[in-house]
Amino acid sequence: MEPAQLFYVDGSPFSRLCQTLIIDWELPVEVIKLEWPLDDDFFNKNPLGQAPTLITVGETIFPTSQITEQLLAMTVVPVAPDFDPLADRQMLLTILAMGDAMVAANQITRSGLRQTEENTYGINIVERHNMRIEHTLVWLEERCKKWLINERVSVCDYALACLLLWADTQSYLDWRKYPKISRVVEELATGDSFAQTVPNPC
Ligand SMILES: N[C@@H](CCC(=O)N[C@@H](CS)C(=O)NCC(=O)O)C(=O)O
Repeated sequence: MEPAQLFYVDGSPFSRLCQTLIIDWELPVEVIKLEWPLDDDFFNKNPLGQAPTLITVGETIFPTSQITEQLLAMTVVPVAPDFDPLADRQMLLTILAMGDAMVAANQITRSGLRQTEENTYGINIVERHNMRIEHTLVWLEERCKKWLINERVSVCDYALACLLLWADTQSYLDWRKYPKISRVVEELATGDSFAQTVPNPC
């Protein structure tokens, strides 16, 4: 049987979440690096044209939330990080949606897009994304105990750490003002799977 394959982009926080899970759950998944920008042909694999994308037993799986559930299904015995898809889904999807807002705000800023026409939409979209990010971080900080969910490290902690460490590389988010979240991220950042998936400088 063909081994499962994860297509990833170096530096993508969503990809890094899947890569760290593959390492820590010791899954037999081949990781395949895609060059940036992604080739238009990639739309034939994933109609959203995005990484990460997992191919396993003839199925192509995306987006990230769906991949995490598929990776969990490939585990044989429970190993950290914990993941209870039913119970943890709201928090995981909220963190990943915050990640989409972070990427979108960053894309607008980094690609040099500025307002050139009258804004008839009624909101400043970058400001709105930034509000989403700040409010989500406050929401997570309020819920955080030792880890985001109870006393055991979970996929939610990994997702948050991947996103906030990515934000550092783009240097636009002061997440260290949230002490509990900072503790979670700093602790994960020194672990093996995070050390092995530090983005290469380009
Ligand atoms: N919501 C998606 C986000 C994935 C995403 O934003 N991937 C980015 C890299 S961080 C990407 O592949 N971008 C390529 C493109 O938009 O052309 C998920 O959960 O998988």
